[in-house]
Amino acid sequence: MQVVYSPRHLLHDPSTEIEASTSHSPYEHTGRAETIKATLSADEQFRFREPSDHGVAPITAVHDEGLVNFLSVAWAEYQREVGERREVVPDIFFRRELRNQMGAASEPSAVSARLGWWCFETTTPLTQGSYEAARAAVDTALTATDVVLAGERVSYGLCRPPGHHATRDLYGGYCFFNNAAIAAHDIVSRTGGKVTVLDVDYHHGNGTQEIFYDRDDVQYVSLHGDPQRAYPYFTGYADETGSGRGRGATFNVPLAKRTQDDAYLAALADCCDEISAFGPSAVVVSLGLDTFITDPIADLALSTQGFARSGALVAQLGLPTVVLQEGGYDVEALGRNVHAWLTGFVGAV
Ligand code: Q9C
Ligand code: ZN
Repeated sequence: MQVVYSPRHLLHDPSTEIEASTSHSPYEHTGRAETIKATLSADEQFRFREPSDHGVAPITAVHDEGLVNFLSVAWAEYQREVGERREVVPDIFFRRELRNQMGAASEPSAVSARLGWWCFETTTPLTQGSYEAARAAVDTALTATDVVLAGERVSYGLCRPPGHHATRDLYGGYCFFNNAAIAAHDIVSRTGGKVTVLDVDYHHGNGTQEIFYDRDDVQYVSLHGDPQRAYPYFTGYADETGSGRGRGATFNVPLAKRTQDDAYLAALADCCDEISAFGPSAVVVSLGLDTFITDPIADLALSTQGFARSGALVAQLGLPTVVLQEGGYDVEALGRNVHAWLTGFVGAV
Protein backbone atom coordinates (compact mmCIF):
# COMPACT_ATOMS: atom_id res chain seq x y z
CA MET A 1 0.00 0.00 0.00
CA GLN A 2 1.19 3.50 -0.83
CA VAL A 3 1.50 5.80 2.19
CA VAL A 4 1.79 9.54 1.61
CA TYR A 5 3.67 11.40 4.34
CA SER A 6 5.24 14.86 4.54
CA PRO A 7 7.69 15.99 7.26
CA ARG A 8 6.18 19.48 6.82
CA HIS A 9 3.51 18.48 9.37
CA LEU A 10 6.25 19.18 11.96
CA LEU A 11 5.83 22.90 11.19
CA HIS A 12 2.49 22.85 13.04
CA ASP A 13 3.82 22.60 16.57
CA PRO A 14 1.55 24.18 19.18
CA SER A 15 2.68 24.14 22.82
CA THR A 16 -0.72 24.63 24.49
CA GLU A 17 -4.38 23.85 24.06
CA ILE A 18 -7.08 25.89 25.77
CA GLU A 19 -9.78 23.38 26.66
CA ALA A 20 -12.06 22.58 29.63
CA SER A 21 -11.23 25.99 31.15
CA THR A 22 -7.55 25.11 31.42
CA SER A 23 -4.45 25.47 29.34
CA HIS A 24 -2.55 22.20 28.87
CA SER A 25 -0.19 20.50 26.45
CA PRO A 26 -1.99 19.75 23.20
CA TYR A 27 -3.53 16.35 22.45
CA GLU A 28 -2.98 17.02 18.76
CA HIS A 29 0.84 17.13 18.49
CA THR A 30 3.68 16.19 16.14
CA GLY A 31 4.33 12.88 17.92
CA ARG A 32 1.02 11.49 16.62
CA ALA A 33 2.07 11.47 12.98
CA GLU A 34 5.63 10.44 13.84
CA THR A 35 4.50 7.31 15.71
CA ILE A 36 2.20 6.30 12.84
CA LYS A 37 5.07 6.82 10.41
CA ALA A 38 7.42 4.71 12.55
CA THR A 39 4.95 1.83 12.90
CA LEU A 40 4.04 1.65 9.20
CA SER A 41 7.70 2.04 8.15
CA ALA A 42 8.56 -1.13 10.06
CA ASP A 43 6.23 -3.16 7.79
CA GLU A 44 7.57 -3.46 4.24
CA GLN A 45 4.11 -3.75 2.66
CA PHE A 46 3.79 0.03 3.25
CA ARG A 47 5.67 2.12 0.67
CA PHE A 48 6.25 5.76 1.55
CA ARG A 49 6.24 8.74 -0.78
CA GLU A 50 6.08 12.51 -0.23
CA PRO A 51 3.18 14.55 -1.58
CA SER A 52 3.43 16.66 -4.71
CA ASP A 53 2.31 20.30 -4.82
CA HIS A 54 -1.31 20.59 -5.99
CA GLY A 55 -1.63 24.36 -5.59
CA VAL A 56 -4.44 26.28 -3.95
CA ALA A 57 -7.24 25.70 -6.52
CA PRO A 58 -8.45 22.35 -5.05
CA ILE A 59 -8.68 24.10 -1.65
CA THR A 60 -10.71 27.09 -2.84
CA ALA A 61 -12.98 24.62 -4.65
CA VAL A 62 -14.41 23.73 -1.22
CA HIS A 63 -13.28 26.55 1.11
CA ASP A 64 -13.97 30.29 1.08
CA GLU A 65 -11.01 32.09 -0.47
CA GLY A 66 -11.12 34.47 2.50
CA LEU A 67 -10.32 31.61 4.89
CA VAL A 68 -7.35 30.50 2.80
CA ASN A 69 -6.03 34.05 2.49
CA PHE A 70 -6.49 34.70 6.20
CA LEU A 71 -4.64 31.55 7.26
CA SER A 72 -1.78 32.40 4.92
CA VAL A 73 -1.15 35.77 6.64
CA ALA A 74 -2.69 35.51 10.13
CA TRP A 75 0.37 34.50 12.12
CA ALA A 76 2.54 37.29 10.70
CA GLU A 77 -0.28 39.86 11.02
CA TYR A 78 -0.77 38.93 14.69
CA GLN A 79 2.95 39.26 15.49
CA ARG A 80 2.93 42.73 13.94
CA GLU A 81 -0.38 44.07 15.23
CA VAL A 82 -0.76 42.46 18.67
CA GLY A 83 2.69 41.32 19.75
CA GLU A 84 5.19 38.53 19.47
CA ARG A 85 3.56 35.25 20.46
CA ARG A 86 4.54 31.57 20.30
CA GLU A 87 1.04 30.79 18.98
CA VAL A 88 -2.19 32.59 18.30
CA VAL A 89 -5.74 31.91 19.56
CA PRO A 90 -8.88 34.04 19.21
CA ASP A 91 -10.23 35.95 22.19
CA ILE A 92 -13.53 36.86 20.57
CA PHE A 93 -15.80 34.88 18.26
CA PHE A 94 -18.22 36.43 15.82
CA ARG A 95 -21.77 35.34 16.58
CA ARG A 96 -24.57 36.45 14.29
CA GLU A 97 -26.80 37.45 17.22
CA LEU A 98 -24.43 40.27 18.16
CA ARG A 99 -25.94 42.14 15.24
CA ASN A 100 -29.63 41.28 15.70
CA GLN A 101 -31.74 43.89 13.87
CA MET A 102 -28.59 45.59 12.56
CA GLY A 103 -28.07 44.01 9.14
CA ALA A 104 -25.40 41.67 7.89
CA ALA A 105 -21.89 41.75 9.35
CA SER A 106 -18.72 42.06 7.34
CA GLU A 107 -15.14 41.08 8.13
CA PRO A 108 -13.30 43.79 10.13
CA SER A 109 -9.66 44.65 9.47
CA ALA A 110 -8.10 44.07 12.92
CA VAL A 111 -6.40 40.67 13.13
CA SER A 112 -8.05 39.89 16.49
CA ALA A 113 -11.45 40.36 14.87
CA ARG A 114 -10.43 38.36 11.82
CA LEU A 115 -9.41 35.43 14.06
CA GLY A 116 -12.87 35.40 15.61
CA TRP A 117 -14.41 35.68 12.15
CA TRP A 118 -12.67 32.60 10.68
CA CYS A 119 -12.25 30.34 13.78
CA PHE A 120 -14.98 28.69 15.86
CA GLU A 121 -13.24 27.47 19.04
CA THR A 122 -10.14 27.68 21.23
CA THR A 123 -8.29 24.36 20.77
CA THR A 124 -6.67 25.07 17.40
CA PRO A 125 -3.71 27.41 17.95
CA LEU A 126 -2.07 28.87 14.88
CA THR A 127 1.73 28.70 14.93
CA GLN A 128 4.37 30.12 12.62
CA GLY A 129 4.29 27.07 10.35
CA SER A 130 0.65 26.04 10.68
CA TYR A 131 -0.38 27.29 7.24
CA GLU A 132 2.46 25.47 5.52
CA ALA A 133 1.69 22.27 7.47
CA ALA A 134 -2.02 22.53 6.62
CA ARG A 135 -1.13 22.98 2.93
CA ALA A 136 1.10 19.87 3.17
CA ALA A 137 -1.81 17.90 4.69
CA VAL A 138 -3.99 18.87 1.72
CA ASP A 139 -1.24 17.89 -0.72
CA THR A 140 -0.94 14.58 1.17
CA ALA A 141 -4.67 13.92 0.71
CA LEU A 142 -4.58 14.90 -2.97
CA THR A 143 -1.49 12.76 -3.67
CA ALA A 144 -3.19 9.77 -1.99
CA THR A 145 -6.17 10.52 -4.25
CA ASP A 146 -3.89 10.53 -7.32
CA VAL A 147 -2.62 7.06 -6.36
CA VAL A 148 -6.16 5.66 -6.30
CA LEU A 149 -7.25 7.46 -9.48
CA ALA A 150 -4.19 5.92 -11.16
CA GLY A 151 -5.66 2.50 -10.44
CA GLU A 152 -4.52 1.38 -6.97
CA ARG A 153 -7.34 -0.12 -4.92
CA VAL A 154 -6.37 1.76 -1.73
CA SER A 155 -3.95 4.41 -0.45
CA TYR A 156 -3.30 6.06 2.91
CA GLY A 157 -2.62 9.76 3.40
CA LEU A 158 -0.97 10.44 6.77
CA CYS A 159 -2.59 13.87 7.05
CA ARG A 160 -1.64 16.16 9.93
CA PRO A 161 -3.18 18.54 10.91
CA PRO A 162 -6.50 16.69 10.49
CA GLY A 163 -9.40 18.18 8.54
CA HIS A 164 -12.96 17.04 9.17
CA HIS A 165 -14.02 19.86 11.54
CA ALA A 166 -13.09 22.63 9.08
CA THR A 167 -16.17 24.01 7.30
CA ARG A 168 -16.28 26.02 4.09
CA ASP A 169 -15.64 29.23 6.12
CA LEU A 170 -14.29 28.17 9.53
CA TYR A 171 -11.30 26.42 11.07
CA GLY A 172 -11.24 24.67 14.47
CA GLY A 173 -11.23 21.24 16.15
CA TYR A 174 -7.48 20.90 15.35
CA CYS A 175 -8.40 21.33 11.65
CA PHE A 176 -7.49 24.11 9.19
CA PHE A 177 -8.39 22.73 5.76
CA ASN A 178 -10.80 19.83 5.24
CA ASN A 179 -8.45 17.30 3.66
CA ALA A 180 -11.15 14.65 3.11
CA ALA A 181 -13.66 17.09 1.59
CA ILE A 182 -10.99 18.48 -0.73
CA ALA A 183 -10.08 14.94 -1.83
CA ALA A 184 -13.73 13.93 -2.32
CA HIS A 185 -14.50 17.03 -4.39
CA ASP A 186 -11.33 16.45 -6.41
CA ILE A 187 -12.46 12.90 -7.29
CA VAL A 188 -15.93 14.15 -8.33
CA SER A 189 -14.54 16.94 -10.47
CA ARG A 190 -11.91 14.74 -12.17
CA THR A 191 -14.04 11.61 -12.75
CA GLY A 192 -17.65 12.81 -12.77
CA GLY A 193 -18.51 9.88 -10.48
CA LYS A 194 -20.23 10.01 -7.09
CA VAL A 195 -18.13 9.75 -3.92
CA THR A 196 -18.86 8.81 -0.31
CA VAL A 197 -16.95 10.23 2.66
CA LEU A 198 -17.13 7.61 5.42
CA ASP A 199 -16.10 9.27 8.69
CA VAL A 200 -15.15 6.87 11.50
CA ASP A 201 -13.48 9.45 13.76
CA TYR A 202 -14.97 9.62 17.29
CA HIS A 203 -16.09 13.19 16.63
CA HIS A 204 -18.75 14.18 14.13
CA GLY A 205 -17.18 15.67 11.02
CA ASN A 206 -19.25 18.82 11.08
CA GLY A 207 -17.09 20.45 8.42
CA THR A 208 -17.39 17.67 5.86
CA GLN A 209 -21.13 17.45 6.49
CA GLU A 210 -21.57 21.20 6.03
CA ILE A 211 -19.52 21.32 2.83
CA PHE A 212 -21.63 18.62 1.13
CA TYR A 213 -24.99 19.05 2.92
CA ASP A 214 -26.94 20.22 -0.16
CA ARG A 215 -25.09 18.10 -2.74
CA ASP A 216 -26.25 14.84 -4.30
CA ASP A 217 -22.86 13.86 -5.75
CA VAL A 218 -21.07 13.40 -2.39
CA GLN A 219 -22.59 11.30 0.36
CA TYR A 220 -21.48 11.89 3.98
CA VAL A 221 -21.77 8.94 6.38
CA SER A 222 -20.53 9.21 9.99
CA LEU A 223 -20.47 7.15 13.19
CA HIS A 224 -19.50 9.15 16.27
CA GLY A 225 -20.07 9.84 19.94
CA ASP A 226 -23.59 11.22 20.43
CA PRO A 227 -23.29 15.03 20.16
CA GLN A 228 -25.56 15.37 23.20
CA ARG A 229 -22.37 14.61 25.19
CA ALA A 230 -19.58 14.79 22.60
CA TYR A 231 -17.71 17.51 20.72
CA PRO A 232 -18.67 19.27 18.41
CA TYR A 233 -22.06 19.13 20.21
CA PHE A 234 -24.08 21.17 17.70
CA THR A 235 -24.05 18.77 14.73
CA GLY A 236 -24.15 15.02 14.13
CA TYR A 237 -27.72 14.21 15.18
CA ALA A 238 -29.56 11.41 13.39
CA ASP A 239 -32.19 13.80 12.01
CA GLU A 240 -29.56 15.67 9.95
CA THR A 241 -30.03 13.97 6.56
CA GLY A 242 -29.17 16.66 3.99
CA SER A 243 -31.04 19.49 2.31
CA GLY A 244 -32.26 20.36 -1.20
CA ARG A 245 -30.70 18.07 -3.80
CA GLY A 246 -28.66 16.57 -0.95
CA ARG A 247 -31.70 15.29 0.91
CA GLY A 248 -30.96 11.70 1.96
CA ALA A 249 -27.20 11.97 1.19
CA THR A 250 -26.14 12.56 4.81
CA PHE A 251 -26.31 9.67 7.31
CA ASN A 252 -25.37 10.09 10.99
CA VAL A 253 -25.11 7.35 13.61
CA PRO A 254 -24.64 8.77 17.14
CA LEU A 255 -23.17 6.14 19.46
CA ALA A 256 -23.62 5.50 23.20
CA LYS A 257 -20.80 5.82 25.72
CA ARG A 258 -18.56 2.73 25.97
CA THR A 259 -19.79 1.20 22.67
CA GLN A 260 -17.65 -1.91 22.04
CA ASP A 261 -16.49 -3.74 18.91
CA ASP A 262 -19.58 -5.86 18.14
CA ALA A 263 -22.10 -3.03 18.47
CA TYR A 264 -19.77 -0.69 16.55
CA LEU A 265 -19.30 -3.21 13.72
CA ALA A 266 -23.08 -3.66 13.48
CA ALA A 267 -23.50 0.12 13.11
CA LEU A 268 -20.68 0.21 10.55
CA ALA A 269 -22.44 -2.55 8.58
CA ASP A 270 -25.58 -0.35 8.46
CA CYS A 271 -23.39 2.50 7.16
CA CYS A 272 -21.98 0.20 4.47
CA ASP A 273 -25.54 -0.67 3.38
CA GLU A 274 -26.27 3.08 3.03
CA ILE A 275 -23.12 3.49 0.98
CA SER A 276 -23.96 0.60 -1.36
CA ALA A 277 -27.45 2.05 -1.85
CA PHE A 278 -25.93 5.44 -2.81
CA GLY A 279 -23.70 3.73 -5.39
CA PRO A 280 -20.47 5.77 -5.28
CA SER A 281 -17.51 5.11 -7.57
CA ALA A 282 -15.00 5.74 -4.74
CA VAL A 283 -14.82 6.13 -0.97
CA VAL A 284 -12.79 8.58 1.11
CA VAL A 285 -12.37 7.36 4.70
CA SER A 286 -11.85 9.91 7.46
CA LEU A 287 -9.87 7.57 9.71
CA GLY A 288 -9.95 8.61 13.36
CA LEU A 289 -8.66 6.16 15.96
CA ASP A 290 -10.05 8.18 18.87
CA THR A 291 -12.80 5.55 19.22
CA PHE A 292 -10.10 3.45 20.98
CA ILE A 293 -10.92 2.32 24.52
CA THR A 294 -8.11 4.30 26.16
CA ASP A 295 -8.32 7.46 24.08
CA PRO A 296 -7.83 10.37 26.50
CA ILE A 297 -10.52 12.65 25.00
CA ALA A 298 -13.24 10.18 24.00
CA ASP A 299 -15.46 7.51 25.55
CA LEU A 300 -16.06 4.66 23.10
CA ALA A 301 -14.38 1.30 23.72
CA LEU A 302 -13.04 -0.18 20.48
CA SER A 303 -10.08 -2.56 20.52
CA THR A 304 -7.17 -2.88 18.09
CA GLN A 305 -8.88 -6.02 16.74
CA GLY A 306 -12.05 -3.95 16.24
CA PHE A 307 -10.06 -1.62 13.97
CA ALA A 308 -8.86 -4.58 11.89
CA ARG A 309 -12.47 -5.77 11.55
CA SER A 310 -13.56 -2.23 10.59
CA GLY A 311 -10.96 -2.02 7.83
CA ALA A 312 -12.04 -5.42 6.50
CA LEU A 313 -15.71 -4.44 6.46
CA VAL A 314 -14.98 -1.22 4.54
CA ALA A 315 -12.87 -3.20 2.04
CA GLN A 316 -15.88 -5.45 1.38
CA LEU A 317 -17.61 -2.48 -0.28
CA GLY A 318 -15.29 -3.37 -3.19
CA LEU A 319 -14.58 0.30 -4.03
CA PRO A 320 -11.42 2.36 -4.70
CA THR A 321 -10.63 3.83 -1.29
CA VAL A 322 -8.56 6.80 -0.13
CA VAL A 323 -7.91 6.54 3.62
CA LEU A 324 -6.98 9.84 5.30
CA GLN A 325 -5.77 10.34 8.85
CA GLU A 326 -7.99 12.36 11.23
CA GLY A 327 -7.91 12.01 15.05
CA GLY A 328 -6.59 9.49 17.59
CA TYR A 329 -4.88 10.67 20.80
CA ASP A 330 -3.69 7.57 22.65
CA VAL A 331 -0.31 8.04 21.06
CA GLU A 332 1.19 4.89 22.54
CA ALA A 333 -1.45 2.80 20.69
CA LEU A 334 -1.99 5.00 17.64
CA GLY A 335 0.57 3.40 15.31
CA ARG A 336 -0.65 -0.14 15.86
CA ASN A 337 -4.30 0.92 15.58
CA VAL A 338 -3.72 2.56 12.19
CA HIS A 339 -1.68 -0.50 11.17
CA ALA A 340 -4.53 -2.80 12.25
CA TRP A 341 -7.15 -0.86 10.30
CA LEU A 342 -5.08 -0.74 7.10
CA THR A 343 -3.94 -4.38 7.24
CA GLY A 344 -7.53 -5.40 8.02
CA PHE A 345 -8.54 -3.63 4.81
CA VAL A 346 -5.77 -5.20 2.72
CA GLY A 347 -6.47 -8.66 4.14
CA ALA A 348 -10.08 -8.47 2.93
CA VAL A 349 -9.27 -7.33 -0.62
N1 Q9C B 1 -13.86 18.59 26.19
C1 Q9C B 1 -10.29 15.58 15.87
O1 Q9C B 1 -10.35 14.47 16.40
N2 Q9C B 1 -11.54 19.16 22.07
N3 Q9C B 1 -10.60 16.71 16.52
C2 Q9C B 1 -12.78 18.68 22.58
C3 Q9C B 1 -14.05 18.50 24.74
C4 Q9C B 1 -11.46 19.30 20.63
C5 Q9C B 1 -11.05 16.69 17.88
C6 Q9C B 1 -12.68 18.44 24.06
C7 Q9C B 1 -11.52 17.96 19.94
C8 Q9C B 1 -11.22 18.06 18.46
C9 Q9C B 1 -9.81 15.70 14.46
ZN1 ZN C 1 -11.78 13.06 16.55
